[in-house]
Amino acid sequence: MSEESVFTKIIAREIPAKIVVENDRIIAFEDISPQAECHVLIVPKTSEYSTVEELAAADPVLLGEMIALARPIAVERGNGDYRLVFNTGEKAGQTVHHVHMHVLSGPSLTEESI
Ligand code: DGP
Repeated sequence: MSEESVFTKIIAREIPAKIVVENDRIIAFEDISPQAECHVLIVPKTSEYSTVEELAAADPVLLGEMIALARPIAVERGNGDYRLVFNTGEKAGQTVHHVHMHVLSGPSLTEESI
C-alpha cells in the first residue's frame, strides 16, 4: 500500500478512535458511522493487505484470529449474534483499502437487511 490509511493512523494513535480490544496483531474499534447498535471494525495492524482475499491467502491464521474476536464483542456490546461483512472493492462499497471486518450486532439486524 502506498498511502497510509486512516486505520494505520488509528493504530499509531495519530487520530482518535473508541478502541474495543487490541493485541499485538489486531485492533478493534467502533465504526465512526454505526449501522447497528453494535458496529465494530476488526483490523489487522499490518497494512500489507487491502482485501480479505489477500489476507486469507497470505495469513489465514490472522483471519481466524479476527473472526474469533467477533463473538465476545457481540456478546458484550450487542445481542450475542452477529453479522460479519468484508466490503471488497469500491463497487461493493470498500472505502478504506486496509482490510477490515465489520462486526454488526443488535436488534436492528433483520433478515431483510444486509
Ligand atoms: P468500508 O466501507 O467497508 O471500507 O468501511 C470503512 C468503514 O470505516 C466505514 O464504515 C466508516 C469507517 N471509518 C472511516 N473513517 C473512520 C475513522 O476515522 N474512524 C472510525 N472509527 N471509523 C472510520
